[in-house]
Amino acid sequence: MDKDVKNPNDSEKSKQLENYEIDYTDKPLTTRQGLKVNDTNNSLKAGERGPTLLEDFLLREKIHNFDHERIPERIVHARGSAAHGYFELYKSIEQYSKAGIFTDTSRKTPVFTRFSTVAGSKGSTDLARDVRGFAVKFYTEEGNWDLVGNNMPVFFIQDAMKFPDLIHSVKPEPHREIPQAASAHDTFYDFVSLTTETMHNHIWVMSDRGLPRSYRMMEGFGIHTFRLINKEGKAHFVKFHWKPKLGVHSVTWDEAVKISGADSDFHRRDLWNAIDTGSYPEWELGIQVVAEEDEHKFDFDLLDATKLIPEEMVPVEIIGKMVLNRNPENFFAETEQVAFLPGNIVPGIDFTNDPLLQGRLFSYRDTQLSRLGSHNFHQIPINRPVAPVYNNQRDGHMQMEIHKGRTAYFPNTIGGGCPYLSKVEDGGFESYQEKIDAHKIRNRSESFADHFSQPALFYRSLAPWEKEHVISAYSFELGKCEIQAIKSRMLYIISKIDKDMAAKVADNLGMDIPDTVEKPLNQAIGADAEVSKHQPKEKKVYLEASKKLSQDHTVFDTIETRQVAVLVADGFSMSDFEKVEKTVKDQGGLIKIIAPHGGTVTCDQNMEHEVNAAIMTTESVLFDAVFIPGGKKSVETLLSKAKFSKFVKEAYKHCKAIAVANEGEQLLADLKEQDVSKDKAIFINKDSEAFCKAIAQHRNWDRMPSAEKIAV
Ligand code: HDE
Repeated sequence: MDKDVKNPNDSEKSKQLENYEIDYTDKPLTTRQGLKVNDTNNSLKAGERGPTLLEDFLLREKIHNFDHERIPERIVHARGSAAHGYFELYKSIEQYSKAGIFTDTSRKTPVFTRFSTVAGSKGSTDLARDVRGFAVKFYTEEGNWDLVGNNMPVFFIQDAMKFPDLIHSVKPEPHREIPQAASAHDTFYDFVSLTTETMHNHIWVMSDRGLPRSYRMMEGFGIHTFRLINKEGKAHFVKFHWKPKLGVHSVTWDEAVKISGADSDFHRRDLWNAIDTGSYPEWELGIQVVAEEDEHKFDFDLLDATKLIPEEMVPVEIIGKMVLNRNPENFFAETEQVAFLPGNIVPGIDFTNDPLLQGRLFSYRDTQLSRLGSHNFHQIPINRPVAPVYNNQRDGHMQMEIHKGRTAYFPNTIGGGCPYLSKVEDGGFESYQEKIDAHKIRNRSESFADHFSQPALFYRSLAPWEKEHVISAYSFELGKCEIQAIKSRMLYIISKIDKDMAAKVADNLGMDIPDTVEKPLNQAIGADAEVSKHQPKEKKVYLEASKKLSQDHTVFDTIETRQVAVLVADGFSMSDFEKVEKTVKDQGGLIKIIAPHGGTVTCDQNMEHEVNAAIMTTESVLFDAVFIPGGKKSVETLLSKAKFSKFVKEAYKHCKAIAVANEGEQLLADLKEQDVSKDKAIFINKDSEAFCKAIAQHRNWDRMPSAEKIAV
């Protein structure tokens, strides 16, 4: 049971789930009917070598269950991982919202949070270049509230009508089901190059945000503008932000490719291990609030999900925190069966007319029917609210409740008028009474037509190293496309974001940026008004740069849970090791001993140390930093095995902190052409504090030009 739980509210969901948990300790194996079984290895046969009998109800039951174990994976976000935790409010925001979760600071609201990639199937790599899902189910006292967001603040499209097209284009191409969990192919770029509203989310995916170091090191965003409603019925617009305590950090593309081979469960394992060892991931919840009367004061439309509100224009107010402190008991029962619905809201929170959000309100409930097989999916333990449920909805597949009484209708007298309706002041939900006076039309607002100002703002806000990564990502993705015309169209479009960037990508592709585009693009981007009424506008500069968009301004003061690989063999120097071990552990980092073999390794003081990984089972890309203690015999052994040198070279290539002591320096021999003495993240016989500071910096990007020359 959760050791952190002090407030009974927090354990409400745990208690509810416990009622459904089955403990197998000291229990006999039975059939589904409770019959004790004495043989589950042999089917019932006519003679030892004879045919199996139809009568064998044990065989039929076992195989029947097996045949139906799988359910359809999520159409998008199939690959994911989740954890339990709680949300705590720092201060009431009753001036904006009447929701209990936003006004009662004594509550610990239970949550279940699922992170995911979008495009890949259930078994695909965690390290795909992709958007990450960030979905939180709050089990509030007034009912479930689901904030189903992403790790990027904007979305690809503006209207739900285009979602199937977007997803069909990014998924494996239908004729040969290739590529898996990758956007780098023709159909995706065919679509996005004809749909320029995608460019903002797309450039975020091309940036380091598309390759998180950990789920615990990403931001989360509700994306859409929602409404908060206070007790007086007054509404404010709001955007939700999750800010990770560990900051926003990423891996490089080269690492992502290698991690996909070395440990394709890297993010799933990372989340599980952090929680398992008590390093509970935390995010603060922030809100950007806009008064209703200010709705039209921006250069963009608040209802357009391809736009963010720069924090310089509306600051993010931190109001609470989420802590994830308990791993699921069973992946299928919880992580797979959890059903998030953007339509799950509580009094004090409401929707806006964002056309993407409006479409989602239909889609998520609808998709659960295919996925979970019954409209009673809300009764699955992980989906049950902690708020009691009473209504006249009845029956259907997999009904778990036994509803008592004669009435299942409203109004009634036979049932005493129950379940009764609640007045608004007693917590009854009332939709915000937005005034609407409009024509029924199929069109897009002119205010949605700026497709380039914000991708350009994003690019301008990046640090030079981040820009380099974006250029490499565009070059890789377009380089993988086979159809020249599509690449050419993309070059034209990204030149509308930034000419310099497009020129560098064009150079890498060995192509020129076209001066104009062929007919289909002209039509799609609206140059031909008869085909599309939706005309992209010229980009504007309403803000030179927005600091918070760059990962260069994130958290760099902690090494909590950072993995330090210590490369040793028998005879390593205990005194070198001890100093670093202590400092790293004191600051919350993790020491992992990597040796030529598994089992134990003996230091120069004749003590045995447990090996965390034998060199042949692990890779440099799985660690955040490397330390090599001295010890003549140890270093000789390390030098005799080429993989140790490769390990160090790779850490160098990925701009990680490296510390060596005494003979350990010999492992830097391959780097002698680089000026390691001037490198601010390489430490030769230096104190371990400085090493830890460099680990907290995540990477030494200044090393990039020389790191690129390293071949591994
Ligand atoms: Fe989703 N999305 N989506 N999406 N989405 C699903 O629901 C959909 C969108 C997001 O961990 C599906 O249960 C439409 C935006 C997350 O279980 C499906 C549109 C955002 C998850 C669906 C969008 C998201 C989903 C697939 C355009 C960020 C995973 C399975 C109107 C704000 C939740 C399921 C989890 C999952 C539809 C756009 C985030 C098919 C139609 C924008 C994090 O219903």
